[in-house]
Amino acid sequence: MGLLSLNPSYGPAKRRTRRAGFAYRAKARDDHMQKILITGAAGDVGSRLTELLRDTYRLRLTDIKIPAGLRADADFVAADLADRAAVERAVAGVDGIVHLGGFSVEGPWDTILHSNIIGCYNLFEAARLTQVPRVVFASSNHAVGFYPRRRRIGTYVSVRPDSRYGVSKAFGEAVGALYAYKHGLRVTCLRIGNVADAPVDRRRLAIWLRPEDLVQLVRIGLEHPDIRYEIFYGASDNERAWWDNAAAHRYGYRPQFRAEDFRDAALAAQARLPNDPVGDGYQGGTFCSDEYSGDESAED
Ligand code: 15L
Repeated sequence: MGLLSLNPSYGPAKRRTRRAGFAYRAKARDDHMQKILITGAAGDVGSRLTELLRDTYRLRLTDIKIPAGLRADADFVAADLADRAAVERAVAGVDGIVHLGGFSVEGPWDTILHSNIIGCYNLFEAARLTQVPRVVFASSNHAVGFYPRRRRIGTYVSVRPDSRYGVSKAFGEAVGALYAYKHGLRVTCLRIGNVADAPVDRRRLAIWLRPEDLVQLVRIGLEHPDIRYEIFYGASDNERAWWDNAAAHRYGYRPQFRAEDFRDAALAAQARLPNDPVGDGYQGGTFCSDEYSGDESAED
């Protein structure tokens, strides 16, 4: 049997020695492919992942709206994440979930509450009720956005959300831990930086995540036999990174794309941006300066 079991048991992870690398399973015949649900499939990251994963898994897609360019043969279930019954219908029968759904930037509290807090809880609860064994949760750098850029942080630091949106991502990480340790799900939280084809400014040179590297992280979460609960940073091979991503590397993550290859264009774009006295000092950037009413000298 290969390194990866395609039928992970729903129960406590077996203790075993973690291997240095991560071997992806070869493409299986269609009827043996895992069935994976992508929530938020109509969004930018959702549609990129749909394209990049369609040969690896049998995909089910869900979103509140129909994704642009949805193929005629796609398995699509429309669902509002705040509607538990609809979420249960969407998750039933899948082997794993990539949970991207929700509001993807700062927003009014009611919006965040509905989409990201209630929606995220519903997703995990529906996974438990329908015995979906694995969830990859799209957390965000904004769960820790109030760490200064001069600090290098790992995944064991306490959260420092920079927005209501960041609070909802910290909440999702906590719900993931509850369902992993209490109910036996295998949960991977990805504190995603900025998913794009190239980094677009100085901050993004530190936090950029190329979609193909995101695929690696998602596949580790969906397939690695040793996952119980992990937090990884969603970043490519970025020389200026503020994050220690040793946990992801231990599971075999080997990012293939380097932010510095785009340095000149990113710094030229940065030069056209206004200074942001608060946001420029913190990892979360404008999410920190937006609505800021604190003490500007308080950075630590
Ligand atoms: C995020 O979490 C957002 O979803 C994305 O739209 C970007 O704003 C990104 O963070 C970022 O920090 O650049």
